[in-house]
Amino acid sequence: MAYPFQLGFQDATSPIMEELLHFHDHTLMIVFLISSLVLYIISLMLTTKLTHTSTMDAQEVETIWTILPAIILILIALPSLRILYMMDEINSPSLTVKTMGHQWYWSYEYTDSEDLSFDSYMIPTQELKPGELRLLEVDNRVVLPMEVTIRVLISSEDVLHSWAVPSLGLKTDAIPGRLNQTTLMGTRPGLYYGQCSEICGSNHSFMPIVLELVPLAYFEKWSASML
Ligand SMILES: [Cu+2]
Repeated sequence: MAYPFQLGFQDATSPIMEELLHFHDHTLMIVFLISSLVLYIISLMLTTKLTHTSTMDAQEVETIWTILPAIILILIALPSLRILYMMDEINSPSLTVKTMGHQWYWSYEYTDSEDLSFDSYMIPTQELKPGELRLLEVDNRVVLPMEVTIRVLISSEDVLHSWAVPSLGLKTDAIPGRLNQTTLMGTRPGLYYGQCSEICGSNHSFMPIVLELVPLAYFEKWSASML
């Protein structure tokens, strides 16, 4: 989860989020290099009265400053498209969870089980136990097996919501009348926090998402105990 005054991303918990972090660092490095060059040129222009007459009209220079930015844009676009298609890939999921957005809570359905579904409400601040996180804790966590490909179907019963878990690189809109799907593959056990990411009404800030990623054997025990 995020910590106070955090500047960067949360640690990655899925291979997709690792790819996204790499892409972010790659792009930021390009931005950093361009900004330094521009800053250097500005400082040169401000501190000298010399003028290079050859740069006033030179076909070669114009060719370079047209082609170079084009190459840089391609260097950003190609890895970006690669990740975009990877995120879109649904590779034979072993489990499906349907999540519905409501004003203002989430409900979950494990469609592989006959009757495994529950609502997930935020725990109000006055009912928190010591050590629990304000505005992030829920009464029923989404327990999911780690190292298993999971399909998440996302929709809404009333208004637009968005199901988002930053450390898994997930953010999918919950739209009434439309079923969106995304895949999830956690690489380590733990609790992963998210929040609704679509301004959905007065209690928009109070419908968090808590994923509990556990080993498969524990998940089987949990799902049996829930039936
Ligand atoms: Cu919402």
